[in-house]
Amino acid sequence: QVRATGHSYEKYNAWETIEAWTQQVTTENPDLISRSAIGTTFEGRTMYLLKVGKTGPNKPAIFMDCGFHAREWISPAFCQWFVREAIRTYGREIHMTELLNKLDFYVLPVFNIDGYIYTWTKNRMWRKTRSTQAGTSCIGTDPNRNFDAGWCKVGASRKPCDDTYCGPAAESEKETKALANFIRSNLSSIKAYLTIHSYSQMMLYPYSYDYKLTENNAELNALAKAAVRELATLHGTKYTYGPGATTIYPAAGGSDDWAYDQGIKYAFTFELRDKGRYGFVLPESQIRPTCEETMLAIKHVAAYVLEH
Ligand code: ING
Ligand code: ZN
Repeated sequence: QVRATGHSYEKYNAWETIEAWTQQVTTENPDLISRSAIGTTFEGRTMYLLKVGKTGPNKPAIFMDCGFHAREWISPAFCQWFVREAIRTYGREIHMTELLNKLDFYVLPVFNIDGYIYTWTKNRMWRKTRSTQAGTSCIGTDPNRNFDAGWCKVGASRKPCDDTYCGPAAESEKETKALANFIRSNLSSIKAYLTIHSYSQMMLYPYSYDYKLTENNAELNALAKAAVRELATLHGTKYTYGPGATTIYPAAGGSDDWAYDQGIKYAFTFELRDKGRYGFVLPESQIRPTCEETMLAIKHVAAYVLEH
């Protein structure tokens, strides 16, 4: 089951394969992609970030991450697919060409690398990071409960053994800190924050840590509605959408809520396929249709952000 090498966009790739891919895709597309590192994980691995777009001064940007939760394998597959579609269609398809000429996408292919590797080697259903701490033998913090947005107030656990453990403090995880630091340092350019999870086919926006609505709730609702309508045109896949707290469940410490409160007015969490038949163990045969339909929603959001 585990392939040591050989990258494929229609298979789930091991971390070392994804890591090598970030290098190769950058080298082969120097006019469109550059690679940097935003930090290292608890176990010391490099968190690579790809900047995708035609080089130019003062471009607005969209930040997108995948692989927050280790077992949600379709998520990293989507980030890889997105990068491939960007390089494949740039200069050949007007919409993508326009997008990449006018804005940059920061793509973090796998946020929780240590956890992702653990799902390949030890426990397919692992969710959290792999950090240890004094006083408990339980491992890992839920990275989507670890951001400084109503931290640990609701829908999160203070018990280190739980799957939704919020951590000993907000931004206690090296991965959380690295992402938060990058976004704080690039707030002037980042217009949208997109985070890709699975499963349940939803497009969520703030807030999840509270039942309050954002100042631009009507706009986010309309944008989500249009994006999921677009997504459904390909295979008829139905998404629900709305504020996280009422659409999925109240949960504090999420990255989209945090990004929104930093001033990024377009912040969305995508929950990709399916609705539970396969759940986190989505068959590889669904990578292509899932990624193709998700591209439509992401491109819709990007085009909207560009003109607003
Ligand atoms: N769902 C998200 C989770 O972290 C979420 C839902 C989104 C919570 C935004 C908080 C903020 O629980 C999955 N599948 O991980
Ligand atoms: Zn998730």
